[in-house]
Amino acid sequence: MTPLYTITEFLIDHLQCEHKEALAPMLADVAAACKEIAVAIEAGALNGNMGSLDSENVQGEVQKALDMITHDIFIATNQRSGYVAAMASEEVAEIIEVPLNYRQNGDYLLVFDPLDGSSNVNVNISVGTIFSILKSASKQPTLADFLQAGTAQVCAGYALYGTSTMLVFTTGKGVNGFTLDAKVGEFYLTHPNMQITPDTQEFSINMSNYRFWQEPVQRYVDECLLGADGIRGEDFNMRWVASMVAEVHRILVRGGIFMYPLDMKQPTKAGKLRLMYEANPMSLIVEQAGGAASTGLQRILDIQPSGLHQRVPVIMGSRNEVERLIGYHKINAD
Ligand code: P6P
Repeated sequence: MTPLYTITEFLIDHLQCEHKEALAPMLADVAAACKEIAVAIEAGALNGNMGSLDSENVQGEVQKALDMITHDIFIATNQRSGYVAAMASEEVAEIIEVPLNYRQNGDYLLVFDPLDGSSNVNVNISVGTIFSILKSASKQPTLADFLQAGTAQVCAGYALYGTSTMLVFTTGKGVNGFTLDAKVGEFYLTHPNMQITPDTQEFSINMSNYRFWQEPVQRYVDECLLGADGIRGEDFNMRWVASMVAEVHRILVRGGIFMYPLDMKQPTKAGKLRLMYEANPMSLIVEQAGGAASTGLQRILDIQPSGLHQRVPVIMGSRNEVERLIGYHKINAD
């Protein structure tokens, strides 16, 4: 078997992007943080960290001990590169300033969800970390500096803590996946140039919300369920892990369409997933892998954010399926 590149070799010899000088050390720190998080999660039950805290995050969701443990790890490890001016996390309402002594070249913003799918952690189902890197217009960034459209991201990625720990990211020149060899403590390039197949017969959605969806989504899912007996002419499979990272990774590997659409369950919320640290980074990865990512009405990466924790409807994955569902939304809008 040909020797695999380590992530260190990749970042030094193969990373292609205009921000390489900053992104190479920043991604090395992200990789280190994700290794630490993998260890913390694996030992969660052994260390008595599987419970919930008395606190809630800005979304009003009860925080788990591991939510804050992983949040703290991600900040402590990623503030040291010298390139990060400020951060933002799903777990805290306000932006997080990086101490001045760590900000010699602080030109970048790091936005992250430290433990995506955390409700799965105490039932031993895959969870992940999602991150997004933006250029900062200011050395003293404020909230306004974070509110950039997803097209402005210079890097986006995720770690998946599954049957193996993987780190997958893009800097705008394709998507590459690295698998952790825990015995060596190093990530190895195992999934170069990941591409999403344009067609699929596998959809992912939380079916319990069916009655709250808008008509185009109900129509699309109904047709998938009718399968070979309906207009699609072939049967579909369904998967729902309740960890976006696991769903998107499966789609990168074997295709699929992931949907967390607008639902009337809580009409004041524009869907469940957050734009800045879930939808935007995953949309950049999906598009860089040849897929598509939309709210049903607009490209996710084009959305001009109005808030750090704003929610957005999400439809992403195999391009031809996403475009079919966009077409249903257009018909519905006419
Ligand atoms: P539900 C996890 O909480 C998350 O933000 C995504 O990772 C996941 O796809 C979704 O919510 C699951 O939502 O309503 O099925 O629990």
